[in-house]
Amino acid sequence: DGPPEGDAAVVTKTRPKTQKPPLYKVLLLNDDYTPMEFVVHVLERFFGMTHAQSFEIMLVVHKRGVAVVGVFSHEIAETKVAQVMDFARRHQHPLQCTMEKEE
Ligand code: TYC
Repeated sequence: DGPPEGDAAVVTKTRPKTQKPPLYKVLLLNDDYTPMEFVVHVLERFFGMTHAQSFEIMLVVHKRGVAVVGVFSHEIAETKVAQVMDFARRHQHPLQCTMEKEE
């Protein structure tokens, strides 16, 4: 007998778009009182930066007023902010850390 019956249809599957969870930027803010060495230590301790990276980012915050120090899921970002704020408060420094949803 002959070839198989029916259309030789090209099947195009459209898979539903994967929903990516939103990401959050963690920002460090400048102030006039927190010692530079303390900020460098914070960046090494909570953001896994090398001493050189930490020093570089600290200077960006010092000069420009603010810098993104990392991008994380909501839960991790919240934890980082809480850790920095708690550590600064315990050392009686006014250092401020916040988070902001990525566009
Ligand atoms: N401006 C501070 C000083 O001159 C240093 C500093 C840097 C503070 C970064 C906060 O997020 C900061 N001692």
